Amino acid sequence: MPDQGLSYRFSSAIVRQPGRSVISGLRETDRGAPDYEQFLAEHGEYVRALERAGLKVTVLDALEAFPDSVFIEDAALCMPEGVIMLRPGAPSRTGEARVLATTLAGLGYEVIPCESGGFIDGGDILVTDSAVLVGLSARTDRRGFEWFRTVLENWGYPVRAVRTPQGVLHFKSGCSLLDSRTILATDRLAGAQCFASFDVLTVPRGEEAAANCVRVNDTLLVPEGYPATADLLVRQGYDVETVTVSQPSLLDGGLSCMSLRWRQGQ
Ligand code: CIR
Repeated sequence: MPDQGLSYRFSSAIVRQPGRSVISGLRETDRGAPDYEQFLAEHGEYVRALERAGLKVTVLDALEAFPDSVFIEDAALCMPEGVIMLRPGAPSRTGEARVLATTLAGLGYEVIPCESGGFIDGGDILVTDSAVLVGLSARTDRRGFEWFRTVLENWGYPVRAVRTPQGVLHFKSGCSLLDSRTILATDRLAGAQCFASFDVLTVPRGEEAAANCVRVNDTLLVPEGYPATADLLVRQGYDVETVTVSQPSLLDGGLSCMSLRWRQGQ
């Protein structure tokens, strides 16, 4: 791997404003539609948290035709070599990447188009300093993975397929990178042998939804409402900032999926 800290040292982020259509976003279990105004407010807080962590944040316009497009992480992966366009596996989301590719190319980014007939969602990709782990899931298939692996291996990154547990939407719904050596994971994922070369902290029982955190520079963003997890992470020495994601979580979204993050000038 070219660089230590690649996986959580960032300078910029791109987010997409939620559209009014977000109330029709996909959800595995219907616990009611999100409230648009509250979603907007939480999204604004999320952007401010990224800025406090040191990022310059570009906010893209809402895409009403794509209710889930606020979950921008699923459509692309930013690497120092360029932005890899992905192919989200939910039929209502597949077109998001095309629109995003056009926007990013217009902003001057080096965009690598997806050349796979398969599917791959950014929520299934965990970039660490030692390897890129990809969870095969209901949204990421073997064809999508093989294409993605070819792109990254050509750049010199080791890539490994793992299994996203059944019933879990994305691999990163159940885990996050805390630092170069340490992963936070649900008990279920921690037991699935994906993290052999890492230290693993297990999310306290009953707080599984807290597994989707985001490390940004020296700050660890943790979803609000999971006190045992926040306590555990503070005791481990992380600089924890909690962010409310009550509305995105109604659509199975969390902290990682609402931004593309990377370091410029590498
Ligand atoms: C979806 O089902 O695609 C959206 N409602 C949620 C996507 C969340 N993305 C992520 O965790 N990376």
